[in-house]
Amino acid sequence: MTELMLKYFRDKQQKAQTESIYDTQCPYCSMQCKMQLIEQRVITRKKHKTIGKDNPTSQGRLCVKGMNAHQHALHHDRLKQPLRKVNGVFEPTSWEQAYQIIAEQFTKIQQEDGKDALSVYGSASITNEEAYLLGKFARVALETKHIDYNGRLCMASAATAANMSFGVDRGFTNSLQEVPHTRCIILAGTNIAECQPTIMPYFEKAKENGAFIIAIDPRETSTTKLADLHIKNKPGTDVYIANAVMKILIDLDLLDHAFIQERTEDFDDVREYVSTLQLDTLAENAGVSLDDLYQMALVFGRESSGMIFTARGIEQQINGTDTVRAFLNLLLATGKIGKPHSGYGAITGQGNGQGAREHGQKADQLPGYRLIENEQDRRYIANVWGVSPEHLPRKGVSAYEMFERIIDGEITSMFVMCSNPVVSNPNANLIKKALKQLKFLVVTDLFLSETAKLADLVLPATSYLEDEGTLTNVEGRVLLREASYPIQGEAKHDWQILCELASILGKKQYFDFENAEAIFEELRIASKGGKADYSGITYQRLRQEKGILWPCPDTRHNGTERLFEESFAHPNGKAKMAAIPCQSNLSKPAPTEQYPLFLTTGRVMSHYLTGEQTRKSPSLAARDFEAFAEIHPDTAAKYNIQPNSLVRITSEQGWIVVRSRYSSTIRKDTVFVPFHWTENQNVNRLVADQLDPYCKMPGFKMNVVRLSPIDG
Ligand SMILES: Nc1nc2c(c(=O)[nH]1)N[C@H]1C(S)=C(S)[C@@H](COP(=O)(O)OP(=O)(O)OC[C@H]3O[C@@H](n4cnc5c(=O)[nH]c(N)nc54)[C@H](O)[C@@H]3O)O[C@H]1N2
Ligand SMILES: Nc1nc2c(c(=O)[nH]1)N[C@H]1C(S)=C(S)[C@@H](COP(=O)(O)OP(=O)(O)OC[C@H]3O[C@@H](n4cnc5c(=O)[nH]c(N)nc54)[C@H](O)[C@@H]3O)O[C@H]1N2
Ligand code: SF4
Ligand SMILES: [Mo]
Repeated sequence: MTELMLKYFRDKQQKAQTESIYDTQCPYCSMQCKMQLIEQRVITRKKHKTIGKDNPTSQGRLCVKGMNAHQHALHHDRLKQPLRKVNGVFEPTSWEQAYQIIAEQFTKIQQEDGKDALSVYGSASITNEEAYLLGKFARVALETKHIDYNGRLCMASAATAANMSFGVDRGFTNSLQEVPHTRCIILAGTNIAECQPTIMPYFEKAKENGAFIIAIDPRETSTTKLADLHIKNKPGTDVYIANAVMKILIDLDLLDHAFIQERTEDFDDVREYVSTLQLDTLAENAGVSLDDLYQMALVFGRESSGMIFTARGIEQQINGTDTVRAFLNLLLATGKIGKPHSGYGAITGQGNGQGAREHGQKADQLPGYRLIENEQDRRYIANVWGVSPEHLPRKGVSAYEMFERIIDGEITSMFVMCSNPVVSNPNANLIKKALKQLKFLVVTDLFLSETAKLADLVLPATSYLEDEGTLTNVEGRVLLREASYPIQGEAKHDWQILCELASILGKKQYFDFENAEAIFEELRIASKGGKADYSGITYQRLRQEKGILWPCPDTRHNGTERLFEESFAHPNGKAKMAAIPCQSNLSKPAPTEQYPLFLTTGRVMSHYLTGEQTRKSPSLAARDFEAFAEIHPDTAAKYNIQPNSLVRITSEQGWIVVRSRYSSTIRKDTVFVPFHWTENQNVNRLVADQLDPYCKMPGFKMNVVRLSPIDG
């Protein structure tokens, strides 16, 4: 060995000796990429980097957000002590005192205003164990019916549609391994390239293998660039497209009659309804060409296999449930589900967007996808929890509706865990007003978020680096996030906060858990026999098998890769089709002289949701440091908006000021603003408060606005 080589190995060994490696998963999207934080001690300083780790879903890949996630988790702004507001100013307090204040306030408020005056607002960025425990905390420790969570703003319409059509909702009916082999892919309102970047190789591989890809989006994005056909529709008109394609499939007889006959019901209703529709009117309403719709129908109908993926573009609409169902009708009519390389995917959003919607955080739900209004389900869960079924509250209202109840005076206190509703809910001005009106607001967060700033008490929580637990990824694969980084300051795990608080509230016997695994053991029993059955999953299996797809009803069961091979989850085993009206009962916003343009909202690659985390990361903030409005140059000229200038956007709900960004590829009648910024840049100040009647999803993706330049 030469001297130089010896030196190289010596240096490498020395470096390794000063390194600590921590396994974890990315805190952001539903890909839940496995990763490692490498901490290197250099004299007295610590240097960090995050690298990907192999696993069946993300296969070792990371995107720019994952690579930089440690920058927010290790940021000096992390909350390290409970904070209490005294005369409008936060001051540090002890956990004992914080718990004491909460117990006093909650008791007083329930005595004065009734049990349901307390409300709980949860999240799909917490673990399954925490989501499960939060539902139990609301019902057993607080005995309130009011609990809902941020997933209501996210996947509620896709979940409701899948339940209605298939009888169960698991975001993806197949595993990602099948995507490269499908022949035709429809991407309806999803921007996977920016929102689930590490999923892309599955789709790129499909394309290499000859799949035809159709994207439906009012904008050109990195995702639509992958497509062979980009249908650039008007926001909120996807139901016209799905119904038009159905009509063409029927007219040209590109149907799977045997599948329709044996595996579905109510196709005749669909046939009858679409026969009343005119193709050219549908195309005109959607603002697209009839040729494109024919091409979509011909390719999808003729190919031997196909998959449809939807995301928030078509789901976050006041007819989101209907719109998704119209797309599911296409899969069912062509028999492209329940068989190899064919299926449906509602691309899951948050890290635990799937698991957190299964175990009881929803207003109408109990663990394992059980229903709080179903007597048998109530008895089962009451028995697991050791309470009497009569003591379980009934169903409450959805996320946004809770804020309306605050304004009405029915709810007077809220406990928020891991969410920033002031920035993420529609009609943001009302949300702020509602939270200010509360008698008592508690927030658990990593940072002093916009919402936490309004709280009376803020509790510091641990992050993805420190908090172990399970999360269920985009495929429906349950993963164990091992997280062992030293806890910062006095922060506590969210589950730990719930257990300790329940204990102060006199409910210790129901919340006596030593660690996340002990909670999971109870969740296994609570989910047993439910639609989302986790009872066969254990931490030990998750460590060995690197994730298991639910349902997994016993410990010898391998998990379920593909759903609906033999039957759907409705009692008669059939999928339910339905005639989906183009016009919903609610009147959608339509451009007027005063508000002539469509506004649609969404995301950029480098930021995550309300931006509370990614804006703390210098590498990510540098990519996009302020909100912007994507505007077509012709539209900008019409309203006298210069490029890169400040523009005021006004809707009936309010106004914001953001920077203009010209885009010659967006529709001329549409502007796009991402929602990762706060205050005067918070686009949710513009979003109206109408909700989808089935699932209470707000219409984030279609509003009407006007633009005006800011002088000077
Ligand atoms: N970088 C990044 N990644 C994320 C997130 C993030 O904040 N940042 N958030 C995560 C979460 S929680 C979620 S829910 C997912 C969201 O993932 P996506 O739903 O893919 O993201 P969005 O940008 O909200 O919307 C997707 C696309 O819908 C289009 N669109 C808007 N209106 C319409 C319409 O009326 N019809 C159609 N067909 N398309 C429309 C938009 O132009 C946009 O390109 O991403 C997850 N991943
Ligand atoms: N206009 C518009 N609005 C939208 C959308 C849209 O497309 N357009 N999309 C909607 C969608 S899909 C979603 S999912 C929602 C998301 O909306 P929110 O849930 O409000 O968004 P986040 O930014 O994830 O908020 C999470 C908060 O919890 C904190 N946090 C992070 N990790 C932890 C933890 O482990 N424990 C605790 N206690 N706190 C933690 C973060 O610092 C942050 O303040 O927004 C919705 N709002
Ligand atoms: S943001 Fe999503 S794709 Fe990117 S590293 Fe994190 S989990 Fe993976
Ligand atoms: Mo989401």
